[in-house]
Amino acid sequence: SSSTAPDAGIDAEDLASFHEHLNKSTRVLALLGAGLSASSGLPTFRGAGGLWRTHDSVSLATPEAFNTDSSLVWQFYSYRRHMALQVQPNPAHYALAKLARKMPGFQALSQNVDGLSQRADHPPGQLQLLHGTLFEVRCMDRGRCGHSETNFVLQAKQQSKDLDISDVKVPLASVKTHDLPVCPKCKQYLLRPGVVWFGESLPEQVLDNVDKFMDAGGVDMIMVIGTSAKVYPAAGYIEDARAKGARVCVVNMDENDRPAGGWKKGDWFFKGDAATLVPRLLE
Ligand code: BV8
Repeated sequence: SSSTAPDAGIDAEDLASFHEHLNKSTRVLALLGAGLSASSGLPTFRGAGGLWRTHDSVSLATPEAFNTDSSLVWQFYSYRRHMALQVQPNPAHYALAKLARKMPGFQALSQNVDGLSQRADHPPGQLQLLHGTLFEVRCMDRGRCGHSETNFVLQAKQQSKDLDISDVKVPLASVKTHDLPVCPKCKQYLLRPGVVWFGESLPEQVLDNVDKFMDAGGVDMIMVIGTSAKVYPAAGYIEDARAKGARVCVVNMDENDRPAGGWKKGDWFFKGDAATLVPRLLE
């Protein structure tokens, strides 16, 4: 009989064993990283995408960078906000949202701040934003003021829409600090992007939600999609899930990007573009 043509990147046997396990699963996690949004057109952190002008994105995603040069950091985030609103969720974002609607025991743990899962109508109760989102902005004075707002329109003044200021050849207008967004509530401190910077702790509520999920029983599977799994505590959830009985399914372009803690019998690795593979895996 004519066998179905094997999918690019998907071994038929692996696909069958994955589907068999998924169909028996009731409690599933997915750790999502920048690779999930790569096909939508957003650069990833590592590799070529990791550079913004001459800066390593990681070095800009810190409180120190913001205190040293709020203008540069706001221009970095303003550009990323602008970019994220220019692109669309891809089929993988939609497939994960569909899985959430079908499986109440599914939780997506997203490291991404691009808002694409939200725009794919992923049920908010099943989407844990581990590192916040570009579209929340909040007062620098978290203690006394604590103002926070959802905001899609704020632009760091300097940038005209068509300037690709990620290109180091494009001169970066110098934006004076007094041109940066000030908290509308206390009117004393700058607003900052509502993301978790390196050295900052993850949102209490989100940590609590994940702990509650883990404490509620075993975990049948964790999918690790488009992430280099190097940033903690996010990456730590992979081993936590394993400890609760989960099998691990990695979806990544790069076969070298496997979670720390090694490879276990029964794990799956599907090499390729998340936007193509994830819908096939979750169909
Ligand atoms: C914390 C939001 C402590 C901002 C991000 C020294 C000082 C302080 C802390 C530390 C330190 N040393 C270590 C730490 C801990 C640190 C950490 O883990 N550092 C790493 C670098 C070692 N962690 C922290 O600081 C965390 N906080 O520890 O606080 C604390 C505790 C209590 C009280 C006070 C403090 C906070 C970390 C959060 C940082 N914020 N993002 C922003 O976005 O600007 S992290 C950011 O980078 C992302 O959110 C993500 O988490 C990470 C990037 O990783 P990925 O998403 O995996 O993306 P990447 O580019 O790396 O990989 C893409 C992958 O996709 C690749 O594997 C590629 O092959 C694959 N791919 C590409 N295309 C595709 C694809 N796959 C499929 N399809 C494709 N098409």
